[in-house]
Amino acid sequence: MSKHSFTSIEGHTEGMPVRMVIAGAPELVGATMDERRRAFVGDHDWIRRALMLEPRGHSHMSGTILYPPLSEDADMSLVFIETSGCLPMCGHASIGSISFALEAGLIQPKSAGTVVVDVPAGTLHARYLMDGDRVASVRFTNVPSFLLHRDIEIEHPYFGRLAVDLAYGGNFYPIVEVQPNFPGCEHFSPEQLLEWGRQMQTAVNSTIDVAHPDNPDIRGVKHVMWTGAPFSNDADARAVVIAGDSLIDRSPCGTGTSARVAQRYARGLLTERQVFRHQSLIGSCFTGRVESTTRLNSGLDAVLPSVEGRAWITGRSEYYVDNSQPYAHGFSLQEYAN
Ligand code: PYC
Repeated sequence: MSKHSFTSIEGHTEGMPVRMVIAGAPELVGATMDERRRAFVGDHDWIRRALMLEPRGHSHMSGTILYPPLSEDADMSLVFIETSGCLPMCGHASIGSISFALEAGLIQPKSAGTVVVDVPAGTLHARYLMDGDRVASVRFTNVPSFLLHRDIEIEHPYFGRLAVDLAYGGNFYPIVEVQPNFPGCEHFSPEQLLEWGRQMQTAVNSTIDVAHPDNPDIRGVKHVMWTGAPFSNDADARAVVIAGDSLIDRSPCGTGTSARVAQRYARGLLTERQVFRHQSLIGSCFTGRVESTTRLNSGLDAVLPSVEGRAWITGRSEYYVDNSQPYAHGFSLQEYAN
């Protein structure tokens, strides 16, 4: 019989939950955060399940584990824990975790106004603005993001034939723009978009073998972005992101916004430094920009996008995981679906 306890800061980024574990997590070994992420997945994935899935979490939960900096220049490191697994990068969770770590006094940045974070996908450089003792906003520059394929023809079980762009912003996103067979996300319920999002992931993965041109270990589609008209004219576009088989992002999605910024830049719809206000399912916004352009080792043109958003602390928690209890390591209803 074993018992564990974990302390977390709870909050949200533009409506999307972030549970940042600040005590109780195991030390990880590895030369990079990606090696440490793999060590976590190999030996400690039960912690992710216990803290993200029911009964301590839910199907839309998302979180991080805060670790000390790994590289010399960094101020902190993160492992991302999601209902679907351990992503190499999560934008809303980065904005939340940077805000929480600063507000709770858990990090003292080497250079005021800037936080450098080691994450499995690479190194993030973030700038933040304070409003008294609160972090008013965080703007992080993401890993190189790019449009990999344009107008792939996908046969979707509900919509029929759709033209889909496939872009990378730390995760791969099939981006479904408004078109004759898809009138926009605002015409459908979140539950419909979730169900059809799962089908879209399957359809894309069975149509093409998606792999990062510089790192074939990053492969396959686990997200979908449905786009549509914004609610208000202070935003440029709206998007509902489905992650894994159960999560509907309440924020505009940080890696999704990066992918869409890269897609729009490649299509000539966005210029360098132009502001792109991306609205979520619930009306919250991230601001995306192309900070600069770059090229992948494989020669593909890419951009370095930034994403800016706000996060709020809602509490602190202590979770117990007692292996003698039923469902100690969490469950998801999907695991019981016929
Ligand atoms: O903000 O990057 C993001 C994200 C990924 C999955 C859910 N949110």
